[in-house]
Amino acid sequence: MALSHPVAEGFLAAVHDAVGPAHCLSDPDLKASYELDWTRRFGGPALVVIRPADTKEIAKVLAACARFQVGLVPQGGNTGLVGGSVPRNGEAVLSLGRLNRVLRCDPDQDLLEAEAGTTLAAAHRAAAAVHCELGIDIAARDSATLGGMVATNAGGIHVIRHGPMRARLAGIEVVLADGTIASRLSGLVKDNVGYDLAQIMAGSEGTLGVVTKVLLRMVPVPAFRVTALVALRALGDKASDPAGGVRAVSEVAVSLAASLRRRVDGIDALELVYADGMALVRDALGLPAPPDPGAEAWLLVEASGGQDPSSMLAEVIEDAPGVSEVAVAEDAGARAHLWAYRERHTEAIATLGVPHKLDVTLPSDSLAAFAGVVRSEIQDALGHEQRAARVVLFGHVGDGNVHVNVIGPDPEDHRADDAVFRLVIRHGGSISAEHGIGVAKLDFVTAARSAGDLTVMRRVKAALDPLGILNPGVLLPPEG
Ligand code: 2HG
Ligand code: ZN
Repeated sequence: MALSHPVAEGFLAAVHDAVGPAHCLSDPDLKASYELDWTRRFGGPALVVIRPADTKEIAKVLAACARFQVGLVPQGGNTGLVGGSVPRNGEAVLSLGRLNRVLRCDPDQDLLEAEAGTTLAAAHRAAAAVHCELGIDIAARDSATLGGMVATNAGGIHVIRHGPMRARLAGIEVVLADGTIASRLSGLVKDNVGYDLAQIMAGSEGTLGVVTKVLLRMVPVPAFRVTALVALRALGDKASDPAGGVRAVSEVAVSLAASLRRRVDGIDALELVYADGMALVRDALGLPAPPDPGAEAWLLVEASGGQDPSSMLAEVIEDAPGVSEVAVAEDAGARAHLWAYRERHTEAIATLGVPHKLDVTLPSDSLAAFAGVVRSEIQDALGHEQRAARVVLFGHVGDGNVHVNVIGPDPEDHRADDAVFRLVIRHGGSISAEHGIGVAKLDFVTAARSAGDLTVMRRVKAALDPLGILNPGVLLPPEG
């Protein structure tokens, strides 16, 4: 977005006026961390980074954007993985970092209200102080913010129990593209008056409004919580062929995950890692040996409730084919050690280079077949020159969400991405499970949504942001 000099000057004067010059960053060194996303694959220079203090200042910033027709990229903790929270074409960045207060935390109504830039970890602490939990958790909890999590409809490790961010939302405050402030923060369980403001904004990736306050529904802290790391080996002789082995051990994992969900009350998480990812995490981060270090995969199970779930968990796991060894933990520290093998995959992968992060969902009956062939599909798409590409799979097997990470191809090279998305669509899955579309998956939105569905999205966008100010180029592919 090339702005003429007087327009840029006029805009900068208006935003200085709105938030104070000290909170408008123009120095390249100060802007740098806002201009590149977590993967290091996406980003570009920002016209300016604006750090407002409150909703009213944000309304003034948006009014200035509308007046001077300047594109604005809202940014929370900048932990997004699809290029949706960094500038691409010289837009201004609106950082929500200073809006970081928990405003109320009411255990009687199970409600927590916080400003959008509050980190998930800070919200967890506030909930814990009144003996509640949020029912949502992601590995990036220390940096990811509630507003960003609403905008991307973040998922994470407890979706199978409590749903994604949109299911936790009890209300919202947003600033629209023209500076209008809209809020619905009553928190009433039943409040059936027309369109649902919070749900329209959830998953809209900053294209419809800037989330400024979030109201979340909390859940009680359970009396018991148990985590088990279950080592798995493939059944039969398929294990000698790597692709067949991955497929076979994935079948074991999918089937055990299904039995656990059917037979154990209160399953919170079902996560899967494979041998190559486990080796990478252990090497990169110096973690100790897991149960059965020679296993082909590990299923991490967490269950909680008013009754101790240990004996039911043990019964189902002992009965299951393919289980070679199990580690069980009940206290928080020991559970965190088991979680580290799974949660620290992202960090370990980042030590290999700039990953292509392909966050997809498969129906449970296709997940194993997908896992078995995805590496060879990627290698075929990349051809001989990229034989060295590394592919690491892991994810939330309980909801079919596989994180395919490809390291090796240039950030601009889309061949691996395209091959994976085509394979996902052939298997009846989704090209985005929980990370959103951003700019990373734009080319596949049309294949992933019906024409009518896309028309609704475009009309909602046109109605709420007719000038295309908010997060231009994200989520909706250009028409035609
Ligand atoms: C996770 O599940 C996140 O840990 C990140 O969604 C996934 O790094 C990734 O690919
Ligand atoms: Zn994930």
